[in-house]
Amino acid sequence: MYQDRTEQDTHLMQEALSLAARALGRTSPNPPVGCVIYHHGRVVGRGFHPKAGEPHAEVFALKDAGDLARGSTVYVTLEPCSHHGRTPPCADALIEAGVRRVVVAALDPNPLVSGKGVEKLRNAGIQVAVGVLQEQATVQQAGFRTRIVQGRPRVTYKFAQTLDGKMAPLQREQVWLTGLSSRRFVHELRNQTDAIAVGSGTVLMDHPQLTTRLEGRDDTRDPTPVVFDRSGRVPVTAKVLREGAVVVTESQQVYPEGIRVIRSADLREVLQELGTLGINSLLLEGGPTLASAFLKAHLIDDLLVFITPKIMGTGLSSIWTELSGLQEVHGMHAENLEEDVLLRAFLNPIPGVEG
Ligand code: AOF
Ligand code: ZN
Repeated sequence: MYQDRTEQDTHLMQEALSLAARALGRTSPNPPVGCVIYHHGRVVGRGFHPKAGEPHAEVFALKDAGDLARGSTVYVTLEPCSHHGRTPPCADALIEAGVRRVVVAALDPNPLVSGKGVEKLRNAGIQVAVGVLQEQATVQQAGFRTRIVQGRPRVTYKFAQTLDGKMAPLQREQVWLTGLSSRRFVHELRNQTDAIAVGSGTVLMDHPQLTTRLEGRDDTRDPTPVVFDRSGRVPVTAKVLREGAVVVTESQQVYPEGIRVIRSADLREVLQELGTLGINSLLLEGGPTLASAFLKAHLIDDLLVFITPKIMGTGLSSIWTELSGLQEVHGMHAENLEEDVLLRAFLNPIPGVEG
């Protein structure tokens, strides 16, 4: 039992967010959503949205709760839908099940739903509270929210730097900057991200596979590689050009079947195209050339900076030399990763309901 309702709401919403997190990277173009049903002092139903085309989180939780859903409180990380999409409206399912109260973390920015789901529930006499752990939910749904409002995936640039702000030796030879737990973190990130972008320079130099490698785990999946190769320098036999990969090029190179080709030099246009493919999140890995191009176009939304406790002295400093003037960010926080410190910063706001 909980001390009071606020404590109960926060705790159970936290559980709903954890359920949603299980499907991160698997639901696109849909959002990750989790749902918990609480009645008679205990959790009686749990659910999350596993994959686009499958039932929504609320439906799984209602099924799990069975008759115990009547008179219950429902915690859901995204406003229940009110529209007929690939599945019928969850608001109707909740009304039909006779739930008493619905607690929502964040409203749905999808214009088909936005506000209408809550309105439908209230019109049916159900109490609705909105905004419990809203910030956490919005961060978890950042990719979906960006694509639904702006038509393009959310772009995260990750890089490592020494304490004195150096990313690599001047000759760019590969040195490992970060520790083991940061590397594990990066593979966790790949497991949850829809696509990874690299430039041709990185492919030719490092021959990356861009796969997810997490020891002892058999539930991982690989992100879609997106290779920026303007002049067609990457051989079509490169490992990274596996089935489903995307190549962005202006060359007339012919690619095997199963490789998707975007012929454009305009980054905004390319991102819109990736949005059309249902990609909600794009992780920018590799060299400063591609990152600088994204940065100049204001297309880096989030930064993940691994700070490693080393000093390099002479070396390549970060890409920010492309900018002048002081730029504010929309929030930042730090995490300890054993050997390293991870800074997360939001350069562009995460779209709310107003966009
Ligand atoms: C989800 N899972 O748990 C919730 C969603 O095409 P549909 O029928 O799957 O509808 C997708 C939309 O439904 C999605 O864009 C979002 O606005 C809303 N809510 N979607 O995939 C869920 N609650
Ligand atoms: Zn729904």
